[in-house]
Amino acid sequence: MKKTRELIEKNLKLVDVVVEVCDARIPISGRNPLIDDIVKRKPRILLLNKSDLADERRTRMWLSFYGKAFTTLVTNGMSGGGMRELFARLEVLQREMQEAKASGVARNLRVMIVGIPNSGKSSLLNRLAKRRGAQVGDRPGVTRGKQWITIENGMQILDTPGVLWPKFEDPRTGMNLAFCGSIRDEILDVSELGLELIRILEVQYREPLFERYGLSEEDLEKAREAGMAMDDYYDEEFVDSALVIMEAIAKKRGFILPGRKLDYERTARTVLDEFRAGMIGRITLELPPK
Ligand SMILES: Nc1nc2c(ncn2[C@@H]2O[C@H](COP(=O)(O)OP(=O)(O)OP(=O)(O)O)[C@@H](O)[C@H]2O)c(=O)[nH]1
Ligand SMILES: [Mg+2]
Repeated sequence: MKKTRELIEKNLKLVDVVVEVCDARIPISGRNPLIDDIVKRKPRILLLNKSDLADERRTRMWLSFYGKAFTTLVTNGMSGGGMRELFARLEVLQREMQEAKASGVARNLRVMIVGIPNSGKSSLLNRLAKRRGAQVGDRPGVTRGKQWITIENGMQILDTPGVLWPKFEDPRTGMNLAFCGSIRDEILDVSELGLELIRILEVQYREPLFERYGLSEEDLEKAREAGMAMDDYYDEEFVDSALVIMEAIAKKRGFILPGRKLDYERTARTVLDEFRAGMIGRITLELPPK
């Protein structure tokens, strides 16, 4: 973590512009506060990537919110959506830089790509390069060291490993990063994490959640009753509605362990995997401040 920060700080001196890649589903939690601190006055372009997985309406809100502070673009590292705009922005910056050089020595633009793990930095680099130069993977921590790639028009792009920061001010931040696969699963309690995701979806995306798992109010009622019958401590007044939904999903999917116990862990993993793959719908977990 410290090493990557040093890597970014050191290379910042060599580049003309920073492209910050953020997961469009978590436009607050998905941005490393250290980057503001490190980058300061360099020109910056913010990419709301994985836009295919994010809620379109909310992406538009974020675009106008962040657009006030820096050039902000909506991208898709899989299909290449938004790449033409990014390219055009970089060309403008290169022209401006070359025109500003009194000496007339026309150096090509140097660009550094930064962002949290698994946000799609290497995928976007490959898109810019129009080839698979950088290794990509559906888990955090794929890119290890720095990698310069020269693209067709001569620009030099530096890919960097994803950086997280040592302490989350808000515990929600760590959760959001985990939901979107930017923190390794092994260090988290999967059942707890899945339950927390259901807790958010229950309020913000109830309809797609119910649709995905074929849930009805009747299913919930049954799950609530079964829960109460199973557990003496189940307090009717304070039933955890997210837990009831989780139990109803487990039943629907037949995730039952020997002894007719519900398999919470498998249910949680399924909901997390399906959220990450966009199978529950296009979801954005954070809204811009009013
Ligand atoms: N659905 C979707 N998936 C994407 C998009 N961009 C990248 N991915 C996927 O996200 C995963 C991570 O992509 P990478 O390009 O390796 O991410 P990275 O930011 O370089 O990750 P680290 O090197 O680990 O920091 C891969 O499975 C990509 O295929 C996108 O716009 N939409
Ligand atoms: Mg990478």
